[in-house]
Amino acid sequence: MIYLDNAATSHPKPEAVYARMDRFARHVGANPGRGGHRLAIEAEATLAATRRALADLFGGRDPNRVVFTLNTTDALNMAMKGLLVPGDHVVTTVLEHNSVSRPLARLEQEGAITVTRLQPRDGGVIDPGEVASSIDERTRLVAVAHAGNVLGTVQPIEEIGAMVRERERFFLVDAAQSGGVIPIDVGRQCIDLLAFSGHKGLLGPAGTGGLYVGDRVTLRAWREGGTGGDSARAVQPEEFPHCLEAGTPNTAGIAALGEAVRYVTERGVSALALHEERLARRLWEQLEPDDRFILHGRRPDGSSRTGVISLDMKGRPASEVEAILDTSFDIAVRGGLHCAPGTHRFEGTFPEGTVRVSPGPFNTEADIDALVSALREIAGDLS
Ligand code: ALA
Repeated sequence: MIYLDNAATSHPKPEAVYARMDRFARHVGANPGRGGHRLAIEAEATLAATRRALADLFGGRDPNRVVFTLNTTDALNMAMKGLLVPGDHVVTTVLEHNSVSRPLARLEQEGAITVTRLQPRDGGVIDPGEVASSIDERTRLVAVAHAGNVLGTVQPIEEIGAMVRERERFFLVDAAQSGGVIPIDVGRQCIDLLAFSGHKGLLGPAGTGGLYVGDRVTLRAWREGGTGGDSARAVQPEEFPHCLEAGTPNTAGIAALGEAVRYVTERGVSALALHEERLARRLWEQLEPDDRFILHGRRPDGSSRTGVISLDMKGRPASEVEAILDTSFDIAVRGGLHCAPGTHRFEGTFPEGTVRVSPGPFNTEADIDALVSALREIAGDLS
């Protein structure tokens, strides 16, 4: 199988990630912070090491403010529901994934908050000036996805972050598609809340993710319960990370995520980005001249987009192309709306969606060539 669905989850993982997960599950396996025996202490130290590796990767000063979550959706819910109070206003964009747009839409429908959804300029980029002019006295939060999961567009988060910080509001970045794919520095980019996936660009296992909570922010816990220490307290402890981490974490997954972050750091985020961009460009250059296909988003140019490419085959629904690639060519891509209907409305591909190709670190030029040849063969059946 040629796997080209890394925007959904990366596959395969580096060998060291599988090995670490197996080693932790077999030889440590204990519950971190629950008990004072050696294995519990080793489990706690393992979590701390992964927190440090993530804080270093994202430029965070305090590893304890890296809170482990199940995935980016979990982290985004933790951020928005922990921060917003009735009467607040939020500035976001029409391009957001359902993990941002649905929680905000529900709070809006309940009358708790109001939301401004910015339209991008041509090319899918949000104008930082429009973000600034949408902020009013009730605005508490600006929430923007760093990189789109349909078109791969990279937003100017450094400029947006500077505007938000100048106006003393909070900036939430959805880094589901950018963590491990584009360099991120929460300090330089003025990010107060960074929600990231452990299992996509960071190459860790599914069931891992996190929220970096900057030191200007206080969040209410949206999940409360046992934290290991301070058990006599009637309410959730206030210290990080325990204030936001209740219940037994995904220990083997987090151990393996630490190994994955080491792998990404060693190969280098910029080098990984370059590899994916090269593959995306190879796909683009072969299909763009072929008028049986429509390519969406910006032409791969090295900085304004990730390696995610959405395309259409004229005359065939995306779901059909996905199914033929899977069953007849052993190639995995994702067809449809990709949980981001707003982006498809903007692009004019709603409700059918697109065929999304998302290469990862282990894909090769031969994989892209095999996909191009399969797509041409499928399109050939039509002509
Ligand atoms: N949000 C993930 C995707 O884009 C699952 O496929």
